[in-house]
Amino acid sequence: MSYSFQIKDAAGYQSAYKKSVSDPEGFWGDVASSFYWRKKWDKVLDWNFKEPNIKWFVNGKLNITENCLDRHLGTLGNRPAIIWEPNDPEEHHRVITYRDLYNKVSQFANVLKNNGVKKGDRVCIYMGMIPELAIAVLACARIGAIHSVVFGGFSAQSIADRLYDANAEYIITCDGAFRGNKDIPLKSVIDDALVGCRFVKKVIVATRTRTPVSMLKGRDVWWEDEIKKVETMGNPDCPAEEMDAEDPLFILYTSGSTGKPKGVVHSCAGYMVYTTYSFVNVFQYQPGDIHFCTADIGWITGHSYIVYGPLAAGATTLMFEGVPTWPDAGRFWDIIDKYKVNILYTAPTAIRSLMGFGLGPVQGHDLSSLKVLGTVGEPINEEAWHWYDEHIGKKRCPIVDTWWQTETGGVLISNMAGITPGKPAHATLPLPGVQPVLVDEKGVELEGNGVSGNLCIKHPWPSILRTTYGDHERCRVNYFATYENMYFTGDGALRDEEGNYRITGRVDDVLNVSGHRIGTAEVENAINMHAGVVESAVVGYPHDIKGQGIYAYVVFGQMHGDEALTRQDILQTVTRVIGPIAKPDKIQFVSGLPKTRSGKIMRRILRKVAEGETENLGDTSTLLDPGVVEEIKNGKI
Ligand code: 7RM
Repeated sequence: MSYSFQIKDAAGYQSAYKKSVSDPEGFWGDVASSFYWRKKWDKVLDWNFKEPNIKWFVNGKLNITENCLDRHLGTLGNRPAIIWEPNDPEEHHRVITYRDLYNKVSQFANVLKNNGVKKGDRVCIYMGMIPELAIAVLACARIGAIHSVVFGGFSAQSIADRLYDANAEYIITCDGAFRGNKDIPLKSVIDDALVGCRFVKKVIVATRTRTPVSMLKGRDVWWEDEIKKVETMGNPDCPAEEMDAEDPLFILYTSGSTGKPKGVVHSCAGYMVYTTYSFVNVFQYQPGDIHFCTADIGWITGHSYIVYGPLAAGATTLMFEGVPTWPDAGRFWDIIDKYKVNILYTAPTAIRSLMGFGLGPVQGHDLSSLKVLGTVGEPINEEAWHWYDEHIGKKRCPIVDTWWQTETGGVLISNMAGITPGKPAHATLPLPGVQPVLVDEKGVELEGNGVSGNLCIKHPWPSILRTTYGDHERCRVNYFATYENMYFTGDGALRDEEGNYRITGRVDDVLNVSGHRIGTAEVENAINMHAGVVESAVVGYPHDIKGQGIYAYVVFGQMHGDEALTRQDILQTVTRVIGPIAKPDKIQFVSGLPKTRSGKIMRRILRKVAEGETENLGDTSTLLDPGVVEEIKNGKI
């Protein structure tokens, strides 16, 4: 497969960029023309950021799975679509060709239909990283059902919240999942989430760990049994549902500054076009390359750069079930050597954690197949960038530092491998089609280079979020109301003298812990569920490996027993309410929080103390009780 929209050199980048600004509709119409449409669009783009109302490829008809599967069968049918590497290196890996994947997706799509799933229905997917997860996602897309994948580390309560919010009547899960030396009982977590829930009609359970599970009569069915049923029904194919360009493809929940995660909605055509376009251009994918994205499909990175982008491009995507440090810290390098991986896409937190093991685990592995390295999820510090460059890429591989968000669907700012230069700790330049701007607090655009401000985007790109599920107003207020006529990212950034962007991090109350987005308000709500807690305030602080750590200040009522036990108890509460990823790294008990006379918590002070700053805490004169600051400083953990 060759890609008409693949940019080939720096001059090509410049001219594509210019065209994308002067004639966005012409630019995206050309890109979209290389996909398979049941019916072509009438108009490339209709939009306003006021409501917002954004429509790409108006009245176009398509199905994303025909682009990911059917259209490749003639040319790539016997080529690997997915290579699956299990958690345990002793277990056999799997290679799924495009033909196999087409068959499996069709079969499972028929299973969904058989179980009553219809176009537009929401299907919650809670699975580990096994091929059946990708198959489930694609099967939903095949029949026009809207998938909502929930990361396997979330708690029963988090699943329940998401099920209710989306009114998802169907669930696809596994008996359990293997991750490192752990065995996570996914079905049992689903059972907890469903206690008292009346609207879930079917739970389809795939086997992986053989952990004993309880199956509820009439509701719970086994994946394998359901496959057997459709096998005896004759026709193994499942015709793809014809979707409107703007029909929703999926919902993915992500944290914001309130206590309740938002269901970001992406639509079929724009998401397909942009993930494929950005995949091919950022990584400079060449036919035959093996692409290894280490994310979990439970996050947007997995949706866009394990499943949809690579498959629509006819690429070979490597899916890994395990973790970077088990059985040892050479796991990634083993996989790269074993499959001769060409592109490695991972997170700074993983790089920093592997750096900590020294060069021993890297040595003895042949990494010469690597051509391109990528990072995503958080700012990469220079030290990690250089280690990645020297010891993994051996100074021969460009590193693409890709900045994007759940809401953007695909990479917006990044260098392109071998096409535009990288710069340590800089995401560098926008992709053609993306128009970033920096604004000051008042929303005034900061022109020229060598400036810093809040990062906004002033023109839509095809995979911009369309709404937040069930609450369009929330979408407007969150992203389109802070600054008029712009999408506000929530990130701060600098633009250097050459026009390269450096993302400095969130400017709202969202933390980025090991590349995972966590709202401080969510963690506070969870902590406050503990019976002994009066109130709490959560802030981030710099953490060597995780990027940011979670620091919780807790006002506790009557302390029975010792502090250490109470801390354990609070951590358990957070794990129960959200999941282990949201556990505070530090808990400091305080007798009160620094508040203004109007009762607002002064987080600035708490942040500074958590960062280790004790001198310059700024203006504390508006505090109701300046005394608490002394106590907090003295009690710092
Ligand atoms: C893809 C993803 C989004 C937030 C975003 C940023 C941060 C992501 C980079 C980055 C600096 C990067 N989606 N972020 N990529 N910061 N450089 N290359 O991570 O929705 O989970 O998170 O992540 O703060 O707003 S996400």
